Amino acid sequence: MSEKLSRLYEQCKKVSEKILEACEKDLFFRIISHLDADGIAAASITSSFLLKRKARFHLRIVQQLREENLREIKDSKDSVFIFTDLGSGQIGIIEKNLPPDSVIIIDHHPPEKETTIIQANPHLAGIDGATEISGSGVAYLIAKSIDESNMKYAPLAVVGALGDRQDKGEQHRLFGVNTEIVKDGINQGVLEETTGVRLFGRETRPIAMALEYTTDPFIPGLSGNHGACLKFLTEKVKIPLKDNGNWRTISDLTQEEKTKLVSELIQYMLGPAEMTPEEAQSIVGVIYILPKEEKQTPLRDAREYSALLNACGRMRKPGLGVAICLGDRSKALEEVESITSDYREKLAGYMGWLTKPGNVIQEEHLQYFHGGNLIDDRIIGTIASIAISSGIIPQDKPVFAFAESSDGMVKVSARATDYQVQQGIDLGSALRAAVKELSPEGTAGGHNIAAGAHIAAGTETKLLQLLNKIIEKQLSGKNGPNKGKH
Ligand SMILES: [Mn+2]
Repeated sequence: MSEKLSRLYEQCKKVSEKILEACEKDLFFRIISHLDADGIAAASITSSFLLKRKARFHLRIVQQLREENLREIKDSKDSVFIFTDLGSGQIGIIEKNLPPDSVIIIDHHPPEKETTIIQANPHLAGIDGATEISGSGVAYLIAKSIDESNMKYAPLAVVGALGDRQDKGEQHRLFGVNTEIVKDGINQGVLEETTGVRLFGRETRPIAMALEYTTDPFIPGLSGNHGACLKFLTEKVKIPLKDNGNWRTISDLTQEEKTKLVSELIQYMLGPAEMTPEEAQSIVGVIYILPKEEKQTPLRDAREYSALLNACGRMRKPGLGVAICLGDRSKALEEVESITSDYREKLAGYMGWLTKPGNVIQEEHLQYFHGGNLIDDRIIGTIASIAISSGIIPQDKPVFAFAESSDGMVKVSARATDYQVQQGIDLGSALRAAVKELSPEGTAGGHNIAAGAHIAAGTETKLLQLLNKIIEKQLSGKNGPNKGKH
């Protein structure tokens, strides 16, 4: 085991000791977690082991940790506060509102500052939390150090890591500490890793629908266009779409049919769709399967599972996502499938809005769009991600997306491409610096490739001016003085 990994295990062990000690004293646990798939998975893993210990706890899922969330709970007596998939970036407000020795942070975002609060965070062990392990991954390591039987939760940590798009290894494989978690899952017989066509809903959807619903990669002319997908499959790929009157899924195809589908898709992507060879190749990759889940449910494919949890969060039903993670499979699964399809419809509507002229504005070093009260502030980050990764908007500059928040503030979501990050762009540090200069009420956090902020309404223009300058500096820092060295 590497020295870095053993340092992370050491942190996890300390956290688990603290949790067990609190269980002994019968303290009340308050878990606060993040709204996305990783946050829901992290909260579920943590809840599961507390349930098993018969500990009393309350779980709250938030889009962003704000001071008011902490003020509401600061007077809770005999409580331990566990933050999962958030907290490290909000150490300041946590220290201000809660007694530091009753706080535990389980996170993978860069720590805001030094603290006496007990934390499990890969960054503190020299491991990159943006790519090598997720919040649910850290929660998993803690669960595992409490009791080895908790290794059955490895698939949830994989679902969380995929939700945070950590599958940046070769052929969309998870890497770093995530590899260890995948191994655990495989050894426990609760996870399988194979290579195949990366279409959305490979276990559940009719092939044309799987193709239509795939947005990573976004295939211009096919993604979101059912008619075009049907035509492509019948005229180009020429495979039977039905078997005995039932629609076939990708997982029903023979090896030969899969090969034909892939080769026609790649030809289409490189040809009429004008995609890069890299994007076209990305249609094939590593797939993570949960073999214990029923066939033809969205929970068999870890990416689909993660999309489902994400939809629950964004559609204001995070509790439903937790119920699924905790094993609810009857009514909950039905309900979640209808929520996922509502969510897809909503996203498609927003994408349509983005392609209308005048909605995305280009500045020198960045681009932005303002969803006002039209785009839900819980979904604005997803829209920004899909927009830039799909090429619906230009990919040469990072994008900043705004939406009005229910509390009268404005939510900002920033997204960059891998290439931009290689060029020196760090959106997390750019947003933190800009918001700090902008106003005391604002908050910001995140990674180099994806970051978010909360600012006072009306300060958007000023923020963009600041960001434009900071990003210019970040780019020149990498390409200017050091140019010859790369
Ligand atoms: Mn996360």
